[in-house]
Amino acid sequence: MTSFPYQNVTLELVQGDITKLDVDAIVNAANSSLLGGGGVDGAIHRAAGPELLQECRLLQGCKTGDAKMTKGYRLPARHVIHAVGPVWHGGQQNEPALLASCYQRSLTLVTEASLTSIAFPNISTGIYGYPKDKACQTAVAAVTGFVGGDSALKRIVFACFDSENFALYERALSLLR
Ligand code: AR6
Repeated sequence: MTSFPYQNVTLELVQGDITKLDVDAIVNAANSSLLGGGGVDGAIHRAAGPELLQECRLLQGCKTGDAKMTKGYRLPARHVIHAVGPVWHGGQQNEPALLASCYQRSLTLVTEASLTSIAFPNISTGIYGYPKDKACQTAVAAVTGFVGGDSALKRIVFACFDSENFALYERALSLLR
């Protein structure tokens, strides 16, 4: 784990499984049905148990770029924020704004709930095919653009599963000032 103090928060970089993290909220890279899938979504539902899907069924889906919060059930994390990233179509279909919105909406939800810690996966960079370097730039800009206000939020974790994403975030976060 590497820490990067930034304004009134600590940005943390970890490589590994987001379902293991003890934070107030982990973010899921969901699809608009919110009814589960592969990748990190599948891992979160498996680790949280069937109660998570039961609660998700009540949410009636979620638009691309938006996010909805549930409980964490059997996860160490107390909450799951289900964010729906964009499918990459080449970059001309509003993908950067929709991806940034996932991060902003998730941070708004944790702030409104007065939570102190959140962990993000690399939304859209798996099955949805978003180029990892572009997604990293957008994610770091969205998160650093959000912090600084009056909020209980203290820790923002970037949980990178693969070493390519980890290296991209290590570089992007070390360049922050
Ligand atoms: N912990 C952290 N990151 C993970 C984990 C994990 N356990 N497993 C995978 N990743 P993806 P997307 C990384 O495909 O691209 C689902 O079917 C992975 O290496 O999970 O947003 C949904 O239901 C990649 O860097 O999500 C949607 O239909 C990142 O998580 C669709 O996939 C995101 O990869 C969403 O696609």
